[in-house]
Amino acid sequence: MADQSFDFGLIGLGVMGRNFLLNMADHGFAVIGYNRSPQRVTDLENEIVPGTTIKGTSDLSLFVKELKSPRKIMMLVQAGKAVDAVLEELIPLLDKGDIVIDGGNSHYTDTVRRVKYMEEKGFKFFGMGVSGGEEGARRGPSIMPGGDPDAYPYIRPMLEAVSAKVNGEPCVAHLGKGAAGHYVKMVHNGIEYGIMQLISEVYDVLHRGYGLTNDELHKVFKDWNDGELQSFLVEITRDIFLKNDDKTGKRLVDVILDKAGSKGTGKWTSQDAMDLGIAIPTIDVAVSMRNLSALKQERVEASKVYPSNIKISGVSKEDIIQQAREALFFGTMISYAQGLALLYVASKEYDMEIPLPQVVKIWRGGCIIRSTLLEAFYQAYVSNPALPNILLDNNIAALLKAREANTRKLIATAVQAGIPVSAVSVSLGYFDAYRSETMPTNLIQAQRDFFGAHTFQRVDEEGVFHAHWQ
Ligand code: NBP
Repeated sequence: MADQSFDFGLIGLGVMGRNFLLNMADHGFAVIGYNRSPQRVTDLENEIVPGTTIKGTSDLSLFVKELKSPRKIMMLVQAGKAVDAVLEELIPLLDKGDIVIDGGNSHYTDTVRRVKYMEEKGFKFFGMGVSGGEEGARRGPSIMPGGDPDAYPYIRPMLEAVSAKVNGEPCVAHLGKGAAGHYVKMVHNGIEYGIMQLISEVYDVLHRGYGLTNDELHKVFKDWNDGELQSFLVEITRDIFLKNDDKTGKRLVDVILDKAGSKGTGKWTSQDAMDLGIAIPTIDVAVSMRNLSALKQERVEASKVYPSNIKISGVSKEDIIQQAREALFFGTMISYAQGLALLYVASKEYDMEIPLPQVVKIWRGGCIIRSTLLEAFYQAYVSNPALPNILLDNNIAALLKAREANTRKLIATAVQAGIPVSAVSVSLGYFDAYRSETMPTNLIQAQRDFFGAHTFQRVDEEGVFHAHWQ
């Protein structure tokens, strides 16, 4: 092919990059991929689908020369130093007006810095979240781009073509200015942490507490996924229970060590929510429980110091399964609500102009937190795009109220049996606090004023007051 023949270029032909590029080619775009080490170029070339136009290279300047102007280049390299290293190599080869997209999981503050840096040099820079893992990248991810709205039309047709679709609508939209795309992806991952923790807790109640076998759990999660809990995470959980371990013949889930890893995006969400003063306790607890899970040896020792019999009794199997389903539904809604409340505030604080209706719309398909529940969220935002918290919507309220009683029962049963259900409990605690006209914070204000003269406001008079407590 002659120079400048390719529509789109991708840097970093790892798991995500290779699959994203193959997906683009399937949709008729002529694409070129660059990778530092040649082996991954060969891997890409081995996967080319006949009839598609793909080229691989480990020569960066050739890669840049082959792209149509203005160039559209996406990076899918590890977040952090690798992104800056690639940018520094790329910059001398670019022309003004070229568009560079960081599709990795970069921290949004890095993206704020890079947008400024690249714009000062005359380039357009997008921070873009891509969710759906390897399979999503190959068949249709949920895509969360943020950046200069005037440059978005150049990349929009391609992104819409390769994204997942729900009811024929693409799971991609311009999600705001600056680092908005990466901020939304970070919060997406925070919500993902929350939901995964909730699923693991109801699994613990049903499995360790009630003694359900993996076959029974498969059936439970299948029923849930066929009903109101239909979602990617419930669907894969259903399938996990059936997978056998090649080495032992046991179910694989039973031989996996109970220490969770993480790449930090949940922690970032909690950290930023703390900085902004927004309560997202379901997500915070999910991060904390992964941290606690890492202390395997200590937990083994503690289990000897505090032995417990965690068996659940006095409730029928049918009832505990129903309670678990409703508690998972309830907690999942609260996890979404907290993430969206954070986006609402961050959008204003950081001047990102994040459109919440679009966010939940594109999360309905392709991404890890996709779920039929999001349709109700989308409808809520269509009715009122300025909702500060989704819990204020009447239809959402009806869904929660219908599951509140069984959520309480599930928590009571688990707490009685000594099974940790921290994320479910804190979701209910958040709900109970949020819907409380009065909180006991008057007492905290009294204490603060008592020991530190921090002052307080009164319910019956405007102004700021201080009392002489002793
Ligand atoms: P991989 O680790 O599979 O691939 C990273 C690629 O970046 C490699 O091909 C590597 O090349 C390349 N790279 C280049 Br080009 N320059 C590099 C440099 N200077 N330093 C380091 N690597 C360089 O990553 P991945 O799983 O495809 O993830 C890519 C991004 O997408 C990450 O930010 C990740 O968080 C994000 N993400 C991943 C998933 C997922 O499910 N895996 C989902 C959503 C988002 P090399 O072959 O020469 O080392």
